[in-house]
Amino acid sequence: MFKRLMERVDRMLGRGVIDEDLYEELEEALLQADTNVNVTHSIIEDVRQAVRNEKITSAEGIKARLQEEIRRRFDQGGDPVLQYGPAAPTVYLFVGVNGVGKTTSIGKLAKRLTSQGHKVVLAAGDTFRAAAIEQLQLWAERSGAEFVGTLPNADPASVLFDAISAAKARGCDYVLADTAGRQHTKANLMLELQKVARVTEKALGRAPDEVLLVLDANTGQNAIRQAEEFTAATGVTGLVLTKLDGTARGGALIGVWERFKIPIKLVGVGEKPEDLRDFDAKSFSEQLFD
Ligand SMILES: Nc1nc2c(ncn2[C@@H]2O[C@H](COP(=O)(O)OP(=O)(O)OP(=O)(O)O)[C@@H](O)[C@H]2O)c(=O)[nH]1
Ligand SMILES: [Mg+2]
Repeated sequence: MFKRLMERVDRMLGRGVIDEDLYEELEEALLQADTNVNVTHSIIEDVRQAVRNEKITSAEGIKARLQEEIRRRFDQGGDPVLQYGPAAPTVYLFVGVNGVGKTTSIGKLAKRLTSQGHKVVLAAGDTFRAAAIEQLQLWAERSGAEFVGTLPNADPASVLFDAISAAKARGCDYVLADTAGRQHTKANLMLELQKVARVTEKALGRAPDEVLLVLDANTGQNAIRQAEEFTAATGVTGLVLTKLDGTARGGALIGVWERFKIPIKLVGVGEKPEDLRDFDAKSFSEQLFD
């Protein structure tokens, strides 16, 4: 996702001089990759200091430092894994604004878990649109998961309650819960999500094992806003970053990690069931500089 940035850096560095113009261009390139202004400034500042302290004079040297500074900002201190619950079922709530890829990510994860031999229940907690329920049901069929849903406009919290009860009764390992990305107002949506989380906790005897905020890699700086809002409403334990197969720039993610320290757990790289990856900081940052 930083390919274009790096091509540009290469072109700039081709000139062979480290001057103010170079730093300005680096800064602009980072901003164009959707990196937050403050994060950009801190990266440039760190690169400047490294250039001074380590007496870096070559283009290669400054590029390596820039890569290191970006990589450092993605270092989550070990690769995060999805948490298991202390007792079955393990429950994951998927939250995020509409269209980011919640339902698709659930379908992909369901496919992965069922092919590992787990029994999975998909809970259609997005009751805002009839089509959302059908879409999740289709994913349940495709992945061999069970499905618990209700009629459009029914209470999503009660869907969660039913899904968790069903999972317990049938000895299922996982409940993956879809939620609405849109409501009549944003305040309504957040209230609804809070109720879903509360009822989940009641039915399960503990908080959901993960609340996964799904972010579209194309979102840009809005990702920070979304993280802010969903964190305030429901608490978020992990991020799912989707659509990295496209032309996404994704620099905004550095900002989300720096600010909220919410680990990226899964990465979506397409629309097919197999297009889901675990987040791996090392290969992720390496791929930034392909
Ligand atoms: N290329 C690509 N497309 C994706 C990916 N994840 C999801 N999509 C597509 O993005 C669109 C929206 O995905 P959904 O899963 O329906 O998104 P959602 O968050 O459930 O949306 P709402 O139900 O409206 O809130 C669909 O066309 C998906 O196929 C991805 O990793 N790569
Ligand atoms: Mg959906």
